[in-house]
Amino acid sequence: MRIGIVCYPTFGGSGVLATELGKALADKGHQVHFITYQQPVRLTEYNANIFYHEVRVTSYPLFDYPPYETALSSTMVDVIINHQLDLLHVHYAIPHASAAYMAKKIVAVQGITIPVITTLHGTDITLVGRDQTLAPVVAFSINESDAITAVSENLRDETYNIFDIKKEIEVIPNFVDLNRFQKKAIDPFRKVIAPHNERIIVHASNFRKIKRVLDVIKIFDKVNKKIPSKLLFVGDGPDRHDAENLCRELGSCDDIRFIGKQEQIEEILAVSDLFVLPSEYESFGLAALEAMAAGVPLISSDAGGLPEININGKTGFMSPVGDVDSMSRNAIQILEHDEILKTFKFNASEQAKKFDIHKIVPIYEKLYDRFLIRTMPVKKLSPEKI
Ligand code: GMT
Repeated sequence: MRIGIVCYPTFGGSGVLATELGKALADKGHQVHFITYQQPVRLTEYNANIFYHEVRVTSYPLFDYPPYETALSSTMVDVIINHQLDLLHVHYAIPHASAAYMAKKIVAVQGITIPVITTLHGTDITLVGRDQTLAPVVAFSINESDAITAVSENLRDETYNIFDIKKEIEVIPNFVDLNRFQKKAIDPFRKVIAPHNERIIVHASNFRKIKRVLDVIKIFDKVNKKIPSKLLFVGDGPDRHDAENLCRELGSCDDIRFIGKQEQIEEILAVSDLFVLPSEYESFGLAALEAMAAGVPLISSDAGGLPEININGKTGFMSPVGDVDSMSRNAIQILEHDEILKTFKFNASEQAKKFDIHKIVPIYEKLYDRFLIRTMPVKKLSPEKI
């Protein structure tokens, strides 16, 4: 199959998921064409089946706002025609679903049918997409997609609640490459972070408000008073300065490290004991799933799709959003005794197996197949064959 994948190329979950999907499809022999404005961060190795098409946006003094969506549709048209794509799979509705709708209409004039599959990832529905400045276009382009998928049951339900969606939304959860995350801890690396064998707690996100990074610091501060620990912050974003200010205020900076955006997150997870994700909303929580695949238990809020991955009392604990007291108590319960920690670690890695890449990617392939059959030229049977 020749598949066009449209996504954000950054460290965000939707871009990571789309890139990992494209890589897995390419490994299975499909030809994959990434269409985006920058090389996706997880697209680091050469693969003969992978192509990258950069969306270049023309700047002109008249434009206060560069016409990215128009440039994206034009690039899609170019790739559909010149590489004979079988389908377009767009990740994150804004502006990818409407840009794909436009491209679909343009190539139709030339007699080309291109099925469009839209995967909804979370904030494209629950936060940004529902804003009145975008909502009509988001709803329309989702409805015009040939197939719609959501990464969790919660996101599917939220989409039906927020928009008037007339089609079926299929749930295909996020997945993880277990081989990549089941790494042995490198002892000298662990010693650099935790020289006195402190517990290692980690949080990874884009530090946006929705992630509640200040809660992470408050939870850590309470845990650290009881159990000597170190906190690693992976990623970066708007709330970084407030987070630094709070750790100065609490006097916990010596035990907290901001290590920025990391491509080799699996090395960090391999030495970690606990992942903290107190988000206001999380459609799924891919970062948490990657942590669990590395055998790291999860302290999370119970928002959105998190209950679909975190089993309370088994793979970690969940608490209401903002309940830092409950989250710290639960974290202490997991970290206090080696034996308990070991059990939670084991359960976390077992639970991650449900979302194994080898189980989920074939679901996408089956979905693609449905549309290929429809667009293949119908051969007329000769009377003697009937
Ligand atoms: O979490 C983010 O801010 C990034 C965001 C994205 O769209 O890139 O992630 C969303 O998609 C991920 C992959 O499907 C999900 O695992 C995340 O839970 C989801 N984030 C939110 O819903 C806030």
